[in-house]
Amino acid sequence: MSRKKIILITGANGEIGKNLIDYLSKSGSNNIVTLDLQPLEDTSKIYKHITGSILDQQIIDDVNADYEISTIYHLAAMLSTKSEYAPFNANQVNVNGTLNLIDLAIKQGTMNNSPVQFFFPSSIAVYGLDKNIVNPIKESECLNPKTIYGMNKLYCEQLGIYFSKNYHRLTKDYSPDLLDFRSIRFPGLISITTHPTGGTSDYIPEMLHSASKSEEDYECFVNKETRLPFMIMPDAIDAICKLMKVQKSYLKHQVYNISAFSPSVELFHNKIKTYFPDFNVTYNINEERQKMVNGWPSEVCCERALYDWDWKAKYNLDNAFSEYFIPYLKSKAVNS
Ligand code: AKB
Repeated sequence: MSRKKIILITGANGEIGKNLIDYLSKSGSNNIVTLDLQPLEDTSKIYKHITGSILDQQIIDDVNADYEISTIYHLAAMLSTKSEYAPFNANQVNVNGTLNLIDLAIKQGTMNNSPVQFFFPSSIAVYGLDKNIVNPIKESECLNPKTIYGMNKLYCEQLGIYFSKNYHRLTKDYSPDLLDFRSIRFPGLISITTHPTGGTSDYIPEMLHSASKSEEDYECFVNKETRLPFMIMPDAIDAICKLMKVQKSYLKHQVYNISAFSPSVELFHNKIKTYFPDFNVTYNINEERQKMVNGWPSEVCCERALYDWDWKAKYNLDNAFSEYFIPYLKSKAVNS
């Protein structure tokens, strides 16, 4: 019996996962299979949800037996702050979990005699900056991660590149084209429809969600001068889909920086106050989390993505508010 051709999304309950499912289903995909530790709240947009772990080999084997996979969006991960509390567990999930999905992709590519497209979300956490480094950072610079999450992400990038180019190179089974691995090093992401869980760049989306509830001031865990690259979720989803659609021959690389704006905490707070004048931010600095973001670049160079697949952010800080955050919050207020 022929196996159903599917798109597999791991980490479906995460912020990128939820927004990607929305986008793909609106674009007509009706063959999405999702895998997440938790049940999926809304299964109307997908073909099937599997509740379980990317570390459960039986689940991976069952997916391999039941489906023909064209594309894997491997989004399941433990983010940077959570990973620092449990680095061994983080390594298991972020590295061994990713290896399980790469192994699945190679088995599928071999079985179907066609490469599986594999999207891997990397991060600005792969960079480890000491003081006085000139920004914006290029993909080949400062690859000296200071967090277990950043180390995990950098290693998984290298695993993806290795298995897409050198798999079995010393054996007669050498077949370099079983895995079409593509990766984006995401900046901080701001989604107005979902909440961040366990990242260190969470302070910006947390501030926005706090202002939108207008219940309490926001207690920020980094100082007001802190600057990181960010983008809003619609641009992130657009970038993923654009990168995955590009003909492979156009891509000179497999890993790309993208970003849209790099506001300081203070600047973002002032922007929020233009819409929520009474919103206040207090500061209770978490020194370790401050050190983590201090090691990340305040700006990244996005020229590779521009040249290879014409990447440009659609949203800057101003129209992110006027065209994304505020219209959504107003519609939510009307419907509540
Ligand atoms: C995190 O803060 O861990 C993530 C990231 C920047 O990769 N949002």
